[in-house]
Amino acid sequence: ELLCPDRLNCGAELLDATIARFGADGPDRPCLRLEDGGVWSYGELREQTDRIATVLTEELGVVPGNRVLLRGATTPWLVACWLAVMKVGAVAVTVLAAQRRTELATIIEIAQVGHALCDARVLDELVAVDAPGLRVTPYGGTGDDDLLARAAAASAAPFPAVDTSADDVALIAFTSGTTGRPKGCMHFHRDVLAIADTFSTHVLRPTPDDVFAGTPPLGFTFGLGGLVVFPLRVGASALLLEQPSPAALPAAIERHRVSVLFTAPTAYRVLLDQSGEADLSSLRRCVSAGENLPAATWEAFHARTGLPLINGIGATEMLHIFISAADADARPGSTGFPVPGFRARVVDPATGAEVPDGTPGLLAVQGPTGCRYLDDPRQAQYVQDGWNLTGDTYIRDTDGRFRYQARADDMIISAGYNIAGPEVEEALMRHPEVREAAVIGVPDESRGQVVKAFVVLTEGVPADEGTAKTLQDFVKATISAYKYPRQVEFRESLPRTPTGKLQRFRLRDPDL
Ligand code: 3SK
Repeated sequence: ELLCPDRLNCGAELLDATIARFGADGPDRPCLRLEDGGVWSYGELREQTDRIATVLTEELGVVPGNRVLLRGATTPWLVACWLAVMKVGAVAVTVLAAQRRTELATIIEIAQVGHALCDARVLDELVAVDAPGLRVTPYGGTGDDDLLARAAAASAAPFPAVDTSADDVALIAFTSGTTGRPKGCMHFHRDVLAIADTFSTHVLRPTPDDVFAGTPPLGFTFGLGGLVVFPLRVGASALLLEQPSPAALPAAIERHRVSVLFTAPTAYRVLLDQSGEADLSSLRRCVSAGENLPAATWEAFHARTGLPLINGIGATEMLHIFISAADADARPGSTGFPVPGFRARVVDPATGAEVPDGTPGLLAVQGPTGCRYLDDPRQAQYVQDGWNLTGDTYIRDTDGRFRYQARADDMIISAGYNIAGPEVEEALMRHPEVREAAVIGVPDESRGQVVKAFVVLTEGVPADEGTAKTLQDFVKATISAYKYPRQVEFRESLPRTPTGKLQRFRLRDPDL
């Protein structure tokens, strides 16, 4: 049980309280690291945050509860804006810089956004949104209305954080759109600290000397946790990569002695392909989430670094990771145990009753965070009897570990067999000529559905029938033969969301 005071402002906790815990040294501690070697100390981040908070309240008229959209590359200014929004008691709606005007328009409408703080370099897409009443303030530009120019001229007096309730909404995070209209998930001030005090404290166990880095943007709660909430909760620092490509990771890790890494399984594969002789010895804890982590990737990373990848399942609805395992608990092919503070079980989708260990069913989870969709009837599907139904099919093994099978809608039923698409993807990805794979079920007259694989080959491998046959035989020799892909299509790339999740629905229905 997490103890939480009734009044709590997560921005003040992450910044002011952390600085205070380190006494006189607090303000000078390194906080945000830049690629060019520059560093913002905790004191500098606090000063910029407080100046921005002053502009928000005194010049822009932001009041507690207002929804403020934040859009920009992963820079210290975006972090300062996010913390300022927290400190003034407003609600952050952090979006991805990659999102286009139609997506932004939907988010602005659903979240009833009144103000936006936007990196001047990506302003066009936002100002093109037809949203009467939306007040857009750029930052990092040259105009007189620029937020940073106003902040520089504002009073440098410390900004006392608004005395928010622990249960006031702090942020609205949008689901990344693997299917359907995006859903806004409301999270409270206490939830922001809860993800640090559960997953980070108990699984990640960071120290104040850690240097965090990663590729997920701050508009994805995986990145917000890994690059802002977790490091600031313990007084550590984070390297912010403005263009966080997986290929840039090896050099960044070596140069900045990164010790805690957050990225997705596909990025770990790129990192392994591209790391060459790079010195990765500073790495201590490496977290993989956002998608299923194939056992082959876990094993290859272990062979290269000696480190067990920390696999995790999280969800925007739950804010961050709720099942995971580190160190000796980590196993290839398994997600792990419920993070202390969370409970999980596997239930029959038809009855909601718990199924026996070893049987696939729907994953249900409870904990200090949980789904609160903003004005969306899908709330009643996601939360049933107090359990959050994440839409993932899982098996709990007899040792209590949870093993991923598929997204519930990615289960393929072929000639009476239940086949988990990701298991076939994993088998394919064990073949050295496969770079990426996505597996779906396609309609078939005699079998109901058949397994179809979309494969991205490594360079130079011919995309022909011979290769397709080789891969089919390889799958038959790796997992039960009935699971092999009867159809194989080669692609140059696979459709993904801006947060890197496979969009299998776009393979099922190319018109979408
Ligand atoms: O959506 C996810 O997969 C996720 C993973 C880890 C942390 C947070 C999220 C939203």
